[in-house]
Amino acid sequence: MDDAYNPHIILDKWMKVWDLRGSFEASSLTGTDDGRDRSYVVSMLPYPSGDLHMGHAEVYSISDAMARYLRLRGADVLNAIGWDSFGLPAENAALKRGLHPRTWTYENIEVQAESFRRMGISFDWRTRLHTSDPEYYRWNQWLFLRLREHGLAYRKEAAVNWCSTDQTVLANEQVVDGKCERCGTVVIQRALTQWFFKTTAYAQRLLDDMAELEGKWPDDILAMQRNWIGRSEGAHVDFAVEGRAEPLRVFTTRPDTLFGATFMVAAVDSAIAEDLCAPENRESFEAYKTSVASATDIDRLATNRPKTGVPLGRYAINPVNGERIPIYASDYVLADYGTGVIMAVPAHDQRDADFAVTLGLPVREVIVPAEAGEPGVLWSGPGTLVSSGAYDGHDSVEAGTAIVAELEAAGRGCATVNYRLRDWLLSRQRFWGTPIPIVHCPACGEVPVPDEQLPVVLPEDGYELKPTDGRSPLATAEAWVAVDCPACGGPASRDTDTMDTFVDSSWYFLRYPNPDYTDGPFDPAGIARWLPIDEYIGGKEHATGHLMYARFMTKALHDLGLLPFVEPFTRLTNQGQVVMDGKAMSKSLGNLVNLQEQIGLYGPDAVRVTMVFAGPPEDDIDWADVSPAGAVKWLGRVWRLAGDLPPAADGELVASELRREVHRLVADTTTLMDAKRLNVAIAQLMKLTTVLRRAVDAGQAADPGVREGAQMLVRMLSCFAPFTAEEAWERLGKEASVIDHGWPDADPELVARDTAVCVVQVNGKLRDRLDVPADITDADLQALALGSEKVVQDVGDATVTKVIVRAPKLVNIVVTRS
Ligand code: ANZ
Ligand code: ZN
Repeated sequence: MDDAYNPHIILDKWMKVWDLRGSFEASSLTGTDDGRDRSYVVSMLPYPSGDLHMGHAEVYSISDAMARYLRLRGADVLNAIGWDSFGLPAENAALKRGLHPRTWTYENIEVQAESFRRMGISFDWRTRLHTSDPEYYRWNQWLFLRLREHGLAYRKEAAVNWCSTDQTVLANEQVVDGKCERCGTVVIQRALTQWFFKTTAYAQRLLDDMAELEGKWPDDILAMQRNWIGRSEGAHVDFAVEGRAEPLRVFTTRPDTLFGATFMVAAVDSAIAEDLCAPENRESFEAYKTSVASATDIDRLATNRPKTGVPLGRYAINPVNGERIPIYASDYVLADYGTGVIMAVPAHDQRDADFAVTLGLPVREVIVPAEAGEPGVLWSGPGTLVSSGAYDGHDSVEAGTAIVAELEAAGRGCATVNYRLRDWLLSRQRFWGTPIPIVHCPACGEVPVPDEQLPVVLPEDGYELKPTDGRSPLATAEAWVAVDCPACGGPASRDTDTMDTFVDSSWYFLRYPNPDYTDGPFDPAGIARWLPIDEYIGGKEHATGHLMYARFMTKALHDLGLLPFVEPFTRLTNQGQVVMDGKAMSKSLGNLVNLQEQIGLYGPDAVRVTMVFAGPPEDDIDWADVSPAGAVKWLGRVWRLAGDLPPAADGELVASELRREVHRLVADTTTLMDAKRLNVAIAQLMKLTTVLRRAVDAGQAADPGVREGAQMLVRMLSCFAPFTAEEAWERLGKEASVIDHGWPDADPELVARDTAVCVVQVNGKLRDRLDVPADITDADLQALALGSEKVVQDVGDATVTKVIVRAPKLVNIVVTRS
């Protein structure tokens, strides 16, 4: 046979074969169980900015290997694909190129779809959906209206993150280190009326339901979510305010420090500060407020930031000791956390301490640590109470509980739980998104667009795409904006915001089984058959964004009676990033590796193998350290091996050393695939290739054991290098397609190793007995014996002078003791 492996020649042929046979179609999208295990495998849906890139290649090489493996193991697999096709980059590209965002988006989708096919990704294309299709976003609008009916979508004025470059608001999740996640512009705060989903209503359930995910999601993602939700147990304490009927309520996690509260601080931008401010303090308050207006929440909470603030000219009374303490306004207190007001305990809280220093305020220590802390360092831990009236000498933890009980009895406070999680700000002042299905009527107020008028489609023309200072491009589409009020028929106007694209991606996986469904957002039969997702694969960067939104949406839909489960993703795998020379790939660094170029050079199989073989799925891949050329070599070896076997085997299969080795490698590979240790699994396949090659070179090409091994190798290879596997299968004289032949079963009798009991002596005395493989080598056995815990203990400091090994039965260690 021709000895040159060509990694390109085989592509079209096999794509046609798979298409014709419907090789990757799940048994039924919305029908009943066909008795096989079901496995719904989804990679986070791609965003169509240009062609697929190296990051896509990585995640789909990994997810496709998993999907193909499950399919070979006999599962009914749904490997779904769609596009997250709304969003800002399309608009920016459109502005730059003078194209419609739709044109740019749908062209890119076609390019990506073709690239997926050329990579041999085993999608069931019947799931294909695009979130920018009116048939899809209609259901965003429908879901929005259902959430609104249940009080889970609302509009309010809020200080929001604003990116002046992208001219839009951003969710907290999209602000990284105080900057816009997309363009790096420093984010400022602006007061705007915006739409929110009430994610906070689900804070506790988002936490509690993590119990279901424990051990199935990566621990660090769960930790990040836990942090993001930020549950704090503490208390509300009410302070009376002189000259004001309403008490001032604070949230504190340290009621035990109440006797040390020497002043109070209200968030400068809170309604309460506004309300408290005495007339003679108004001017300085307003001036201060203006001076700090642009700081983001992250800056505001930073401990290393100089503290500033102004007095509000008002005094409060500490409920436990009747002390009169001043009230300040500052930006280190956040308006929308807790109550927006704090009791400051400068002896035990660093930020309060810094503020006290700046403004020359008194500090009173009330907790003494059990052991003297570091001098000059503020003590923020537990201890014994002092200067705390009747609580002096009490343990701080117990005193905290007692103080809350005392306050509660007096009607001045209560234990409470606070969450860091904020409601999800979902409105965007951009064009390429789902229009919010609300009409604003001067007579009726906010009026929902009736279901039968959905979808509210984006205007075709008559608008200005370029955003202008907080005004949505949709607001310029005057003919589109003007509508009759659905309630009273009078003149009204459409809401001109669009939805965050994370709304689109919070539920798309529910629609995959039946993307053409028209009676609701998703087909209940498809849900029953496939959901929740068995294997979800995507990047870590979605830990507190997309993954949180999808979990929230699932719970909300469950509560609306639309879903029978509360968690969307049973198992989660995070893939790492593809980097170059240790740095993230980017145009500006000039270190972008072009995927198509790599595929052009090495073929899709080699690129896929390289992606998976580079390391554990969750690790980053440094493309500078790997070489698809190595993968091409290995694939060529497999291909040649297949061609080097004679058309028929000679004789019957019998137990042989070779077959033992082959079956053990198959068993190991299976275990590794089950544990998702895909890179190590590939290493076993490489070993198997070497074992078989050696046998062929030793003249055993006609041995039926070699043929069996080669077939097993090629069947397993189809998970990672599907084109080469099909081609090799054909060279083995088999009929297409290799993927119909399933995953090989290792014969347990061949895998089992005979074992022996090895006696380990030290200076002739029995110290340990080891169960070892009967065929263990002297060297391995010596290492095992010297590593035995009992031996190590017995030998101690003594010097080993000699080791006598009689594998597999005896090891005698000779030592001299000093
Ligand atoms: C008194 C005190 C004494 C506090 C002490 C801490 C230590 P976590 O754990 O993050 O929930 N706080 C409350 N509301 C705030 C707001 N809107 N902006 C900034 N800080 C706020 O933090 C709760 C603690 O953060 C609360 O407990 C409060 O300060 C402060 F030795 O009250 B503490
Ligand atoms: Zn009306």
